[in-house]
Amino acid sequence: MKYQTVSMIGLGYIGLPTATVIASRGIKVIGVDVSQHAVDTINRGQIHIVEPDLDGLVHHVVNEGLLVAQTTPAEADAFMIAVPTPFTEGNKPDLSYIEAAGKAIAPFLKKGNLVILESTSPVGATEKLAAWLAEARPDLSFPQQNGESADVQLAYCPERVLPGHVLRELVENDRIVGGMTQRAAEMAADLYSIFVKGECLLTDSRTAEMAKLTENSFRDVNIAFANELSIICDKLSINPWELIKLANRHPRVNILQPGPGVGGHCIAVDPWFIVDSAPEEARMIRTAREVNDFKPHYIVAQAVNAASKFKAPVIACLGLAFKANIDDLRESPSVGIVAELAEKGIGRILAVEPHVSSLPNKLLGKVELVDTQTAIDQADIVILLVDHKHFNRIRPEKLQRCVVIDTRGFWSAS
Ligand code: SAJ
Repeated sequence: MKYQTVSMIGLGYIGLPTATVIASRGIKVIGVDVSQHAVDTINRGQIHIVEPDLDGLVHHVVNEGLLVAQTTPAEADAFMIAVPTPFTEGNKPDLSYIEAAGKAIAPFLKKGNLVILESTSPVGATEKLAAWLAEARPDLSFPQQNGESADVQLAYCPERVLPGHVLRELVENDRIVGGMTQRAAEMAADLYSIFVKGECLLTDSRTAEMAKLTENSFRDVNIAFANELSIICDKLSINPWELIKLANRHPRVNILQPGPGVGGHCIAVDPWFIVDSAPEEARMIRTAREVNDFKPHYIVAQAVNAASKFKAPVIACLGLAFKANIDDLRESPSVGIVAELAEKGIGRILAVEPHVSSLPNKLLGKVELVDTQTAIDQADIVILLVDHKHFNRIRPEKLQRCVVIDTRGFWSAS
């Protein structure tokens, strides 16, 4: 076995499942995270994130001594970096976590090591990481100076897993493996072949970086098309869900679904990395972001209009998560909509989110968290924000006395 010890830097939504799956194949994995809480939780065989079936697997590999978590790195045969790459105020990528991860592992690098960057990154980030490592370790050679025969090789291999299906997709999805050199790509493909059943597609690091951004921008542009259509349909009194269902019967048309806006940590962020790299050229990608970012405000305007017809309206907002059947409220357009409604002071706001037991800070003290039944019984206006399966229990006749704003086509589609 070429890789006896692998180190994963960043034990979040991607790093922890990846580290765990590698460990489950009998490889010793050293997980590193700056959060003492995350490290302690993992070392107890528990998890600090939500992902189906991950807890059992973490428990198993920790018990077997195959996964250990710590706050500082140690020597390994390969280092994988899966840390956040947020954007700053002006929609510019913030690479400080990658830089910090590079500086943290630099003292532990040795000849023959492979470093893989998995974090979603702007084009050129892997080369920047190589430069930071070279600066920290002048005694070792890196690909920019020594190409194929560098002491330490670097590759960019984006994760492409869907939250909620991470353990299956980590294994089954094809993997883009972008080496700074051909040798780096081959070394990385060897590592992924330990657990990936999909195909490893070899390319260079810049193409791999762009591929990840392209996939999420493709989805963003297509959702923007659906969101724009839904607004046009409102103006023309057409049911957008019926329209899309009909248009999708064309053999070469496949329109996505309109919603209250685009949330999550990827699709609403990654297109900005392309816009930042090519601001003049990325016109459609920028516009798609703007269309999707506008949609929550459009929903708020619809609610304000509906509320103006009541003296003291009670507004029930169904769902706070960023998409259906998950408990993740971060970067959720629904939370933004509810917060904006609360700020406007247009009525009493009831929020329903069956997957959480408390409100996010942004809504605390401004909104009441209630169950579905209470919300429907009291509401004058019902805004369906997330198409959770849970809401199937609402009997449509109960909604007849309410104004319904159905942002997902939950009822309006049929
Ligand atoms: N959404 C719509 N209409 C749709 C589809 C989605 O409004 O037709 C909204 C969702 O409600 C949600 C947002 O878009 O608010 C994003 O949800 P998603 O299911 O499209 O994607 P994510 O963010 O959960 O995961 C995406 C995936 N990327 C692609 O499908 C191209 C996943 O494969 C990536 O690994 C992940 O981003 C990531 O980490 O980059």
